[in-house]
Amino acid sequence: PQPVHLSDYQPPAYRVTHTELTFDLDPASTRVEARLTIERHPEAAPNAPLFLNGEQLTLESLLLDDEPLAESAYQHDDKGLTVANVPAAFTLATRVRLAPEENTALEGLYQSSGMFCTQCEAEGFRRITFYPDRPDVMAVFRVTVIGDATREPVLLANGNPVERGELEGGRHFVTWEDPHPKPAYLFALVAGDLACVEDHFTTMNGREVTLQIWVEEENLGKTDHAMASLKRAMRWDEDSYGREYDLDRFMIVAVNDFNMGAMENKGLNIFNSAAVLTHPDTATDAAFQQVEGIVAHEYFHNWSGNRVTCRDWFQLSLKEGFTVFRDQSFSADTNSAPVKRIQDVAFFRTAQFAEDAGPTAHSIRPEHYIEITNFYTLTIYEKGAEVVRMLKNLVGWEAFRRGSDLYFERFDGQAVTIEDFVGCMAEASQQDLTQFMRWYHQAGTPEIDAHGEYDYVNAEYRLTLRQRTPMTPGQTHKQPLHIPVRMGLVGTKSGHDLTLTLDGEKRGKDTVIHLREAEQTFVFTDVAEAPTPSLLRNFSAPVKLHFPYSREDLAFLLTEDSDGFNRWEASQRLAMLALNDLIAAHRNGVEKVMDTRVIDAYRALLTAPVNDKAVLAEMLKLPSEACIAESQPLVDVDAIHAAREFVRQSLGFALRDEFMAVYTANVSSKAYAPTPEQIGQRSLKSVALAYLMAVEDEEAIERCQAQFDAGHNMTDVRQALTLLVHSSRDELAAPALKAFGEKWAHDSLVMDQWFSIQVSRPQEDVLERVKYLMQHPAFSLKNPNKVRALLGAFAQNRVNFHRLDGAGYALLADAVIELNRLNPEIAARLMTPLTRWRRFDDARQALMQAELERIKQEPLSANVYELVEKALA
Ligand code: HT7
Ligand code: ZN
Repeated sequence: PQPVHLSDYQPPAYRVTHTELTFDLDPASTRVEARLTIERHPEAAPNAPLFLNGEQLTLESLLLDDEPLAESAYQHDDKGLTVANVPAAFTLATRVRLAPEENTALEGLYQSSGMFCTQCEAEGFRRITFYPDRPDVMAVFRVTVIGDATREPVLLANGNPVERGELEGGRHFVTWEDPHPKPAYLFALVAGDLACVEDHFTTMNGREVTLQIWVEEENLGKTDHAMASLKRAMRWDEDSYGREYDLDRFMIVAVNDFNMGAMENKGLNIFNSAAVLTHPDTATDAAFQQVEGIVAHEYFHNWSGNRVTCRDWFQLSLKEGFTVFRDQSFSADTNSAPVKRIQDVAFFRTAQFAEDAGPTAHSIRPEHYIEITNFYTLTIYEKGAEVVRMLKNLVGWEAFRRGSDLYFERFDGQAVTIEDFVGCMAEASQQDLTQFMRWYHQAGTPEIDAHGEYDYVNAEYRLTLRQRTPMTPGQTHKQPLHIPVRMGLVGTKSGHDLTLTLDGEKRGKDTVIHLREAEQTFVFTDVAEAPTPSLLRNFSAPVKLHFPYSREDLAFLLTEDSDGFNRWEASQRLAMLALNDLIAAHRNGVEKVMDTRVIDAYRALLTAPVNDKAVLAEMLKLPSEACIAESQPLVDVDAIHAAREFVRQSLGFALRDEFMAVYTANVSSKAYAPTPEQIGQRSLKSVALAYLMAVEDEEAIERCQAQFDAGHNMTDVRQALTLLVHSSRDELAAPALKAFGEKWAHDSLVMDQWFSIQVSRPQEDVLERVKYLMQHPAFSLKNPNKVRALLGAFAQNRVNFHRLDGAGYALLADAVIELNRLNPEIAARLMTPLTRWRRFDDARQALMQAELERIKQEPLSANVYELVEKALA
């Protein structure tokens, strides 16, 4: 496969103004008729050929202005159709056949649990009909869907239904019109036996919008939260960005087989059922929050992505980075802002930093790709959102909002670039963002080495920051970035934020300093007492910051920093210092000794009055093994696991009574509600129970078992089950797993949790268990949720996946090879842990590399090929 380069971008020679489609649905042979109204771009050469993408389609008929085209007038290959001589304006009509029931890649038109559905982003539409399948071709669509009246009573497409009727042979049809011009990737069709929950929303200008969530009948009781989230998101987008919904109806459909979380098709969002269905008995707090975030994300795309879309797929972060930033802001406003930030950053630093440090590192706006679906990454989404957040903080909310208004007005109905977006922000704020643009071009995580000196005599604090970005594949030379560092100086005696004076200017108690050079020193004057710096508050830039904090500094910041985020950060840094010592002790075969300062700091946290239970819970959580691994030059899987377990148990033993008191104080018999207060309380209770179960005394086990048996809600049950299953006593694990599996055998999403819990335990039998569970009737390699729940979760189980006999790697490689044929996109995602082989010791490197070589010998999809090539380069 050949790469596509950003530098080769050419505007389309032909645009499609109207697209009329007729689908005659049949699982084995669906007929798709397309009638396209096409005109040549005024600036294109008159002899420019017309190219239409089309893959895996059987062409039955091709008419130009209603006349059949002679075979010599066009070329047809496995990528599409080229027609050499076409007039300046014409219609092109095609008829093709395709087989949705054979489509296991879940791109284009496919079947899921008997219903028809589509996934067209990024390049799936070319598997439905011949079309210029690129986001800068935007047309008005009219779509007729014909189906079997019994098997597919519900026939949906984008926009509004304008006609419906009965046909011969038990068939019926519905015609839909979407008045908004859109690129093909936003096209959607759904047909099946679905039930719907309906609600209404009155927009800020008083228009009534019908809201519908379509699900399988048995899931009707699981849509309340998604509907409430949708209404909140619609209001929030009006209040925060002035964006109003623009069609008479907004539909969400839940499907069981879906490669990602959801898809923002115009007026007809298609969701992975895991991203829409919730019920207190079946979904955890985390799932409730995830559903809220994803519903909002897809809704926000209606403006950031749909009304203004991407010129080409290199601009993907234009819509994704901005929309993630918008959904994160929404969730922060709707729930607890500090907890949202902490959770987002914890995830970001673990997963995106790993991507940035690996063989697939790429900039937020990549320069080339082989397979675009490989670029739906944490860098494009999450780092893209961090960059938008920095932009907002740089120019301030008012200017950012003006820039956003300008962007939506100026580019409404157009396909544009990241420069267009940043240009609007520069124009609205009158700031020069030229250097800032480097964030979009440069891959890799910037690192800042900071160091500070207090001068008692002159009452000055000199802070020196030095930045560097490590080399990444294809980018050896890095330029300094514009890095905003939000900070304060906390008086070490007073415990208060000191007033900051920089270059003679009073800055208040919290300020942003701008690092633009490779090295800069900032001199704060009138610093009345020796300070401890609180740097990168609220994670003001996506960088790694190194500062030589002592444990005393961190214990101090942990309680005294006025910035909630940095209090959490201090807890994590303090734990990391202890963990690093223990990792070294394990490697050197030296006896492990627990740092009592960590115990003291935790005791202080547990016994102080609690402001925000959710934040406290986050502070009490140790960095995950994956997060610890990210901080190590070479990952020692066993030492990291041993060190973390040692800290967990030491804290559990030392603070057993405190954890028990916290646990008991937070047991509640209130009816479940996904409110921030209740979620915070459950979260704190869960953390306490986890430490108690690290001790595993009789009382702890009793509490845990009781929580499991009581079955109040899935958050409590899942936590208790996880702790029982992960405990060292098999007599606890086996009956609990059995009971849970039997109780929920009918619920596919709960069974996903059942798979994940048992394959993430540390015990050595996990690999055999994965193999056994792959034969379980509820498992299927064709269902991405099952693959993620079983194989994805296993690959995150670090001690077991990285077994020294290489069996974990072999198991994953076998699955990748099989999935490469069934679903290349999922195969490529599943393979990611193997691509990080250079981070491990020699023995593991050799084993992982061998599996990559084995995969490489197969006839590969473009997705897996691109990844293997990069991993082995
Ligand atoms: N914009 C959506 C992307 C998406 C997707 C991409 C490739 C293959 C399958 C897919 N399903 C959804 C999701 C989003 O960011 O909102
Ligand atoms: Zn998105």
